[in-house]
Amino acid sequence: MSHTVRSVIAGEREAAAGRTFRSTNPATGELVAEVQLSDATGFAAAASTAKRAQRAWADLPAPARGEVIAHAGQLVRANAEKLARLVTREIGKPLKEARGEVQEVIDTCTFFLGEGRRLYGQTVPSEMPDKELFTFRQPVGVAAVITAGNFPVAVPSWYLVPALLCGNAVVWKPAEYSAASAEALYELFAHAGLPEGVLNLVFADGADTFAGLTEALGAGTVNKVGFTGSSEVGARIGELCGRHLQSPCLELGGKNPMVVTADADLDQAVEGALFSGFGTAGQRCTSLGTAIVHESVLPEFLRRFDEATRAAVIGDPTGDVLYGPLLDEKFAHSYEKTLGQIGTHHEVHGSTAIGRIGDARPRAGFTGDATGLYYHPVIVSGVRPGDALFDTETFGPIVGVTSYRTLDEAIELANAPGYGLSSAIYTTDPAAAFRFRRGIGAGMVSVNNTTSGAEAHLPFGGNGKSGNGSRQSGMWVLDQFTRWQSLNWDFSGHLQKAQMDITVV
Ligand code: UN1
Repeated sequence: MSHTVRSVIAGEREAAAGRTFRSTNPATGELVAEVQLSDATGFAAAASTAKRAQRAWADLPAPARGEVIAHAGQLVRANAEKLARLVTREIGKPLKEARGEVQEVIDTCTFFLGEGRRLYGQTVPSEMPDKELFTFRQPVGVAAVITAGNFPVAVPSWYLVPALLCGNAVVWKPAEYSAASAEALYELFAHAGLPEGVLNLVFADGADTFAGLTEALGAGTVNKVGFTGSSEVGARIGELCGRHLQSPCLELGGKNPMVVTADADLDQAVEGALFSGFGTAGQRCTSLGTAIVHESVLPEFLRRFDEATRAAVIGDPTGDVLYGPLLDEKFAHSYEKTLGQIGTHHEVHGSTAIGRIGDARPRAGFTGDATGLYYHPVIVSGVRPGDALFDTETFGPIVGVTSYRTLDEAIELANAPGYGLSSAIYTTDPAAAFRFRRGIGAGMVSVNNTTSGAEAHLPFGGNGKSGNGSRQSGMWVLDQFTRWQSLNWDFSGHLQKAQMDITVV
């Protein structure tokens, strides 16, 4: 059963503008939704609509906005299983993970409904008598939120919920291949009591989104851009925003390292590598890129990782599997190119075959439909800086492995690709853990846990090629969707001059 999804601007579904996109189930090829794409004008119109609606929304007291967020969270909870099943059907994420993802939306609402009763400013002492200073958080205005489809509901909620809570209006442009999931989340939010025009949903291709965004930034109808996606597109968005003196919130790719020290619990490290390397078919921005293993335990680590990977169940995402298909044809294509980067100086483990799992290359225990976008898991040992496989994000079920001698060398290898999103160290030595934490350039560090699986109320974000240092989640994201305003109130009855009227003792 499929249906047509369209952009929704001020509560109105947009009439067919032109091209359509077919969102299909990557496990079966079944059509999930026919997506009517808007053009650049549609995007810019949504931004103007949001701009008009924003002031009245911001005038509503923050606790009342918090109530709307609370209601959205309740609606998501009441529809959690349906939403999780839709996510699984549309992007092939295992149901267990999809349920976790929906839970992350609920957690985000839970956190921010309380923020509606805080959203604190400060009182600041003045250097002059009879004068009070204050700070207030002001909404930025309209946020354009552009999100990827690997987390079609959780990651968008990291933007939508705080942006709305802070009094902003939003234009949300989700990925086309997760359009039905996005529309379902939009509907739940729209029914939570948001006034018309405060949250708008726009489906558009990359070129039209860029053109619409350029127009809206020029017209001042977009005041903040939140983007989750590739480092390449993130850099283009950063340039565009820079021209309008804006700093976007960018959450980009990762090449996340995991260091395994000589004294680490190897079973625990392997369990972590399996989950973060192959969970979600390696398609999280926080997925494990390279395991950097002390040379003394490398053979044993590889042996156990190989064994665990071969035993993993892959296939039908509605069942109990480690991972299902890749997200969409586009991702399968680029992943095929990544597989071509395996060179003769590398050694392959974890699987009997490389490439797409199908009739020609069966896998023991495979539970899927062989026509789906399923790929064998691959472990590639011997990767080094200079190898494309070591240096760049792969977004697929492939994990690199390399070795090190000293902790300094491990940290250098971990930082070498120039990303800086997530990282992990498996060790029983607290000093090694602290040294790693200090030396690593990543925004997120785990000790004896994996690179993926961030919690909804800790700062999430990266540095270098992973982002511009902006952080999402928890109270830290408030700095993305508000700007500090200071208030300087003089009740002395005469002009007091800062710096000049104070007596220096
Ligand atoms: C992403 O892939 O864009 O930390 C985000 C995690 C998830 C979020 C990943 N909670 O793995």
